[in-house]
Amino acid sequence: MREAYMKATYEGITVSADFVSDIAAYFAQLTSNPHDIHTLDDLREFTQRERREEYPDRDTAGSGVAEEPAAGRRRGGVSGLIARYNLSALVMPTEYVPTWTSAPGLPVITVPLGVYPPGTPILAGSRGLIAVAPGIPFGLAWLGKWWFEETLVALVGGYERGICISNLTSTITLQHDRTNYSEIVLYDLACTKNVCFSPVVWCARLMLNYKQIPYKTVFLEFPDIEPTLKELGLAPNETGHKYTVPAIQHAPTDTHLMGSIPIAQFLESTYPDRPVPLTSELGSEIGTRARAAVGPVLTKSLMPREVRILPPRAQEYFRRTREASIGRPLEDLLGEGTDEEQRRWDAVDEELRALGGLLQTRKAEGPFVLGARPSYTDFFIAGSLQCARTVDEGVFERIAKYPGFKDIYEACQPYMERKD
Ligand SMILES: N[C@@H](CCC(=O)N[C@@H](CS)C(=O)NCC(=O)O)C(=O)O
Repeated sequence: MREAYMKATYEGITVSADFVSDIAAYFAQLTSNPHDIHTLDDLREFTQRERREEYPDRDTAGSGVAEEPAAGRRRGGVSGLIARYNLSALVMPTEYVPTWTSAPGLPVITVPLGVYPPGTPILAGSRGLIAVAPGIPFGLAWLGKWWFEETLVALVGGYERGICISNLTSTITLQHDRTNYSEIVLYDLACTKNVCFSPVVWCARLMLNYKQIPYKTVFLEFPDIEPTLKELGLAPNETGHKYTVPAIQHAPTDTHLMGSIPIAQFLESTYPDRPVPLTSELGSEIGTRARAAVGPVLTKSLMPREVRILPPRAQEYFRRTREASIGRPLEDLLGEGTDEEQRRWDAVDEELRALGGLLQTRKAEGPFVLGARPSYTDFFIAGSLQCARTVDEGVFERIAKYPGFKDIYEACQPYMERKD
């Protein structure tokens, strides 16, 4: 080890690191200092003016990096870059990293990737040193912020789970293993059918499925939502239930989010491929009218049935909280032996027909609200219908029978195959 170190060309790196803590101490203990150099600034100034130092061919950029801890973030450096662009990490070939991390003391993790295979053409760097040749190892380094080692570990862990590195000593193959790799954890609502049924979680899931983003699901029972999401460090909702699903954890950016709309906005900006228009004039009209007229009727039909597909602890929680909010037993909403439920649906018949018509506005261009491609309004409609269907086929039919609704639901089927 020592022998290898002595032979290696590490002087630059070592000096860079030592500048920070030792350079002044080093100069102070010299018995002879003919050029009167005492600080890093003196040294830089001397190097730039002394012809034999070959400045600017051999420049003093490295000393700027070395100064970073003393000068703080004002001076920029790597930390300035990370802060300016609000990054979680910088990723670069390992060979570049010592210069950028050792002096400022930033955390770094290197993932070995392999060595250049036999037959690789030999390439020399600018000063004649061999940079690329068979057998030279290389890796990928992840460089993070001070005191954010945990973020770095999470990122690298996610990355390592997502790649399969074979035969480290000769060549490498990188491939995404979609079965294990998940950039996102989706927190969903548990039911005894072990599938997604919450309409709002369906909106997030449809975004993920449509955009083909690798994710895994964590199903939470109602009473476990708050403690789990609190533990993740999420701030509570300002209105309504403090902690709700859907929530997501996005490993690459170490982002945690709660709420179907913020999640949709985040996914749309982070994964712009296969774009999903989140707003449109037609979509807002449909959303507003559906929520105002149909929402309450649908909720009243679903709540007393939803409780039946919840696991026992969640049943108790759901009954207690919902009965407290409606002020009567859940089953009363069914109005058994009366036509109460039917009358509620009859009252929105005309509005459902009108909404069905609106859903078909651009039928000539395609099956979705905006024509050929889905928008968020399609996901809202399809997610609500899928929720109804999972809870009770009869309730689903009450809406799906109106022209327009079922077309959207069916057009979204390819993105609803994955339900867990
Ligand atoms: N506006 C929120 C609503 C989310 C919501 O209410 N989710 C329900 C499940 S469908 C929930 O988590 N409730 C928690 C509780 O009842 O304690 C969103 O769109 O995400």
